Amino acid sequence: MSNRTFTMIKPDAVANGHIGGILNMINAAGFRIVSMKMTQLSTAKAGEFYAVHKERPFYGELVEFMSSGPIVAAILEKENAVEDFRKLIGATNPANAEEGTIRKKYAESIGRNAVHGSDSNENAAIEGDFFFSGLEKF
Ligand code: DAT
Ligand code: MG
Repeated sequence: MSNRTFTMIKPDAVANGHIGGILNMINAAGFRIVSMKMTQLSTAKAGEFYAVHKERPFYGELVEFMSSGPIVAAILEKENAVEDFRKLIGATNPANAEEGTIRKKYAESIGRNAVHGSDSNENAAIEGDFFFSGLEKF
């Protein structure tokens, strides 16, 4: 499990036609897709997924945005997956994201920032289980 991470292509990137471009960057960086689906979060489910941020001032906006349209959820596998994927996506605020990162290329703003990436092995497992059953992990 420690070689896996969890990602979402967020509603902004899906709406803007960037699913293919983002998946190409993920594949080119050497990640194997373990599980993948397109779905839409209810506000309740988005609130649950981001519960760790519920005291933050941007929580309401975040939940609203993440439930505003379809997303693509995926579990990814690679050696050192969590850390390497955080490097591939770049800084939370695209203004600070390095050249060559997914957020540099596709994020619109700090809130509408194209992709999610787990921040620890423990959260990668929790987040993957939030979206996928054992039968959906290949
Ligand atoms: P990350 O997605 O890089 O792990 P995070 O966990 O700190 O960032 O925050 C989760 C999401 O919340 C982030 O992707 C976008 C939104 N967010 C974070 N900080 C924000 C801010 N200052 N204003 C608006 N949205 C913010
Ligand atoms: Mg985070």
